[in-house]
Amino acid sequence: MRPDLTELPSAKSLADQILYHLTHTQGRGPEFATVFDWRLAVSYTIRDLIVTPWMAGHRASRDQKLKRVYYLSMEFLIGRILEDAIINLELEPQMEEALSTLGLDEHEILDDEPDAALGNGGLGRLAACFMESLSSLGVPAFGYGIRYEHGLFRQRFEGGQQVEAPEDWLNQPHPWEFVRIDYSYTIGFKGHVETVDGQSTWLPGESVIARAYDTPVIGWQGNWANTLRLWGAQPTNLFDLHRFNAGDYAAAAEPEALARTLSRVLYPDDTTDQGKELRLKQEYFLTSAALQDIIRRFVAEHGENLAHLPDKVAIQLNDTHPAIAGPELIRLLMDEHGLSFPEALDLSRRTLNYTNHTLLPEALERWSTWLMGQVLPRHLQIIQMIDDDHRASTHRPAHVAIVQHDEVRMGELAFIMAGKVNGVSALHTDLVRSTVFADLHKLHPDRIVNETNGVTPRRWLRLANPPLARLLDQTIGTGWTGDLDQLDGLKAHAADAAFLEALRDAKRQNKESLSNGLLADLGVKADPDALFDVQVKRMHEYKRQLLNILETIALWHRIHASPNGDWVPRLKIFGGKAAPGYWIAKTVIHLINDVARTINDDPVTSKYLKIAYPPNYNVSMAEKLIPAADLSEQISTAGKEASGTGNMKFTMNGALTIGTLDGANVEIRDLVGPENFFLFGLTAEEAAQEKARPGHARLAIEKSEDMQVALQLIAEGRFGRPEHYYALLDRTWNDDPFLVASDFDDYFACQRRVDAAYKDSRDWDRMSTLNIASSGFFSSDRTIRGYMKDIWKVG
Ligand code: 7GP
Repeated sequence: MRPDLTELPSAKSLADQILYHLTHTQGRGPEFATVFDWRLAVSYTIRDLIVTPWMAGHRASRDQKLKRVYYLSMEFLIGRILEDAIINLELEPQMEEALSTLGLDEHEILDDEPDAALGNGGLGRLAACFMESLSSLGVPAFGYGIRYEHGLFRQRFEGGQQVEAPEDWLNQPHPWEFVRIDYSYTIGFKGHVETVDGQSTWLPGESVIARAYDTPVIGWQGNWANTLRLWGAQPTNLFDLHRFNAGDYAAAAEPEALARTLSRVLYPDDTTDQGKELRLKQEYFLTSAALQDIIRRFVAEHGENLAHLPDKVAIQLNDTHPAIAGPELIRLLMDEHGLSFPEALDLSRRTLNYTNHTLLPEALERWSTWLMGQVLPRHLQIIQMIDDDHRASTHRPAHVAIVQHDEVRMGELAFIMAGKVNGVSALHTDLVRSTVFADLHKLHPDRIVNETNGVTPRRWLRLANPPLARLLDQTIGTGWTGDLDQLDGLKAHAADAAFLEALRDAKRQNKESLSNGLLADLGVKADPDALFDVQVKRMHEYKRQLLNILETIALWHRIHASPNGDWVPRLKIFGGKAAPGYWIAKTVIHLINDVARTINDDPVTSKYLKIAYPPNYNVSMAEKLIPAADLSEQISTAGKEASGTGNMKFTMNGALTIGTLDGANVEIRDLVGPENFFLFGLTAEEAAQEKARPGHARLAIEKSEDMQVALQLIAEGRFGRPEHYYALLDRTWNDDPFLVASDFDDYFACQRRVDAAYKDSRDWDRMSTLNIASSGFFSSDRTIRGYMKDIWKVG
């Protein structure tokens, strides 16, 4: 007997099912079971409850011939699944009781699950939030990605420096996935193209099999679940028996080795492109498998007439990584299904859409025509045909061509093949229109639309912040979880002393648990009454962790100068990984750790200033840090952060923001009110001008005593061997591409306004309340509704 969701199971029946799975699925008796065994038994128990709505949803979509959304992404940064599923099924109380009757510690069980870290940062986490919202809204959808055996590397610090170790989440059974050996597709590479009577056939020189692994994603209240289908690579034939028998064992295993590398590891860069052949193969592997699967499903449900494809299929390309989808869809429609090029082009354009996530030039993918011709010869031909067609139909100038200077520009390709192109915040979308795609935008003025990012309030509020969630439930009712606009109801309580007291209490609980964790893990003793000032995100120059640590040094120096001053105690928390090859970002990590070591041991200042940099920041750590934050650092150089999504999570959890007018900070500030937001720094326009001013860095540093002091202390070796930092210092004085110096004084002054505001705790809590109350807009449910209406035309 399997429970279904018509009625929520009791604690007793959950406990029975857990014992059932422990015995029959894990094959262990309670007396021998480890935490891992129990965690799997609990996971299977919850999974059983998801399967029913999952299958019902699939049947309904198929029977009613609904249009489906397909989200293609090289990254899904999911985090842990079990607790999220328990929350979405609204089973926390029953589960808590069930586990306690079994004598188990719930936290220990939940913490045993490794994060599914199949992504680097914002782009991958957004994909995970979107999957959850699509299910919560009951939109028929599939996510398509790669089942990397090794997700994002684990970070440790040795002597303050980042050391990367491989991540190994699949080294243990993964209870959430279902392997589908019947959904397997052949993916070709290399070889050549034969054209007979105008009909081209690609004869690949290598091939692998893409095998589907499905994970159900349950929506809020458990009514609907969609599928995250991740592709694992399999060899077409296991090994070369001939060579094996001849004694050449290594060569015999080659086909297998080739296949396995394809889904072996996630590329650990976020915004920098490496142009590696394996990466191109991974992108094509995901894209071709997904498109073959989409066409198969379409034909099974709607028959052979592919002219109706755009009525039943909306495909979203998450950045340019799957942009080979344009030529691949044309190839499948033309070469495999007999359509003409104009028909295939038209259908593809009405089916595909593209989201841009960054304006950084180094992140806009380009492939040499040589490599593209080697790996995907038929696609290179089709790209030429798309380019020729676009030139003929728009009389467009040569500099918007897809192929330029022997490079295939994936941004242009994605744009030209998309029905809609979107940016991820209002400011970013404006900049997409006026900078990277200015010429294409003039030719296609209706194509670019804005869809400001959002985050799921289930994981980022209900799961991550139980004390606040309880307070919200008591104050405005429970409806906010599925309808975040209801947070607006808190505005009525912003002057209510009892409410503000309770809010402070909730924050205090989170700060205490975090302090305990930091003491246990890092030996950093933090005072829960201090201002918790948090910057967590990928380490990148444009995000300016350097600005933050230089401000910290300058502040430390000032405290030293007057140790009896009226200083506001602060705990500066950093978290984030640097791409393994990004040495400047790694130098900043080293600097933060060096500064932390010095400052934390300083008896004069340590009651006022501490630094904690817990290693291996990931989704689970974010769930602990964000709810404990008083201050959210969103200090990127204006014009560089496409949106940010961490900024939204902090706002929702009651932190106030210190930030620039960048990405979605602009919208956050508009919504919470300028008086409840600590703004500093140049605007995007001013920043662009400042950058063009010769010697801008030196001029700014010469004006700023605090910044000079900070740089001087580093150069003197106060925090560690100065030679580690010469190159960084030199870059800051002479180049400073992200304008740390130009914004320094304004940032420092703004931080002092933060100090002053924090002293008035009642007023701080009021501002915090208004931040939470205004954050409903940043639910990814709202974002998904935007995509449905403006881009996908579903629902
Ligand atoms: C990020 C952007 O940097 C961030 O501002 C945005 O909130 C997020 O996407 C979601 O839209 N970009 C990436 O993570 C990334 O890898 C390279 O961009 C394509």
